Amino acid sequence: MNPLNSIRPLIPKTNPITTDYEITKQVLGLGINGKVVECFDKKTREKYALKILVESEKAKREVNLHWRASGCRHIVNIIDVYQNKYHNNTCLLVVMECMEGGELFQRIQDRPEGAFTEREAAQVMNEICVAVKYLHDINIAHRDLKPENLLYSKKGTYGVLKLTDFGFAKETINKDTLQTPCYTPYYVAPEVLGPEKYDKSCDIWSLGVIMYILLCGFPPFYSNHGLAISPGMKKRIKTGQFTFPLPEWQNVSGDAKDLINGMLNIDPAKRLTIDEVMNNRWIAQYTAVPQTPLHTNRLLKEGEEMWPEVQEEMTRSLATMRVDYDQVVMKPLENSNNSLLDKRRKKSVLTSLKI
Ligand code: I85
Repeated sequence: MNPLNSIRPLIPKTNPITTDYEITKQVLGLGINGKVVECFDKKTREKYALKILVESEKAKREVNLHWRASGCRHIVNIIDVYQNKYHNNTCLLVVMECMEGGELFQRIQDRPEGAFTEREAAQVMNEICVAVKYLHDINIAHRDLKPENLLYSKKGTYGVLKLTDFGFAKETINKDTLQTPCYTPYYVAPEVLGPEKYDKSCDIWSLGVIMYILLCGFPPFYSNHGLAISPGMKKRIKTGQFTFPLPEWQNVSGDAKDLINGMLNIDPAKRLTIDEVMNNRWIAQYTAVPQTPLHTNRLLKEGEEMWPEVQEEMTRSLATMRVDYDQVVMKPLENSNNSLLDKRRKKSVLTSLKI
């Protein structure tokens, strides 16, 4: 963990990575931009994860933003970055701490029946929120916050949950504007900083979906038992309404449901911000949340064969949202009485839910 990473420029090492690390063929996962394999420090024999990216503007952005975020306890830390040439391709090689505890929901699924409680769900959410707050405070939106990017550092109780994959991360302030000499940052008007984009609100929507799944074991916007989508369900998706079906939600607190409603607001302008989420008592005082046993592990197990679909669905929704929120111009227009604009806005948020 290094709190200075957010200000220290990243200078990749240029010596061959193989002088320092032994690279194995053991694949740990496939990311958006590159493959992740196991590697070992030649001196200490310690195990690490190595992400191999072919150099491009996109790859450089991923590595830079990930580097800047690397000081957070709940973000997978970067140890070293190499820039090496193979044949004619320049590669970026990112050595990360190795997360050996596996994915968040796999861990919950493997627990004994009823052993996962509302308080533990609140603790998990608190950890993810710490990562998101860290990012949003340094003006980075992750934009790909989904279950397969949440990994535990170790097996067993002492593992720490961390966020990974900055392949879609985006800087939310336009530095060029700030560096234009005619503006003194002290008096710069909000609109000068460019139109307010909804990049950060993508992460809050993800938090809402993850929190919903944590509390019941199935996602909010899907037909949960593999049944064909019904007309009623389609309408609910369209209007951003989802339900808290019984018996799974019977004993879940009202505080938890209110928080989910705030995070899954269909209108990104009305959705909670990370500060509002963090100040919510269900998150801030998670140790006071009731230890109600949940149905989560059983339902995750029962829905195991549908999990790949659930993941694909979330990946698709995030992709739509990233494109959509990019085009929505906002803040200065927000209060205007323009019915056409109103329709346009509604249409745009609906598109983001693939409707
Ligand atoms: N360790 N999204 C799913 C993995 N340590 N994993 C993914 N993008 C990344 C893989 C595909 C995330 O940037 C990903 C990225 C980085 C990692 C990563 C980083 C550090 C790991 C794509 C493991 C691991 C290691 C040992 C054992 C186990 C997992 O994945 C397991 F628990 F599964 F046995």
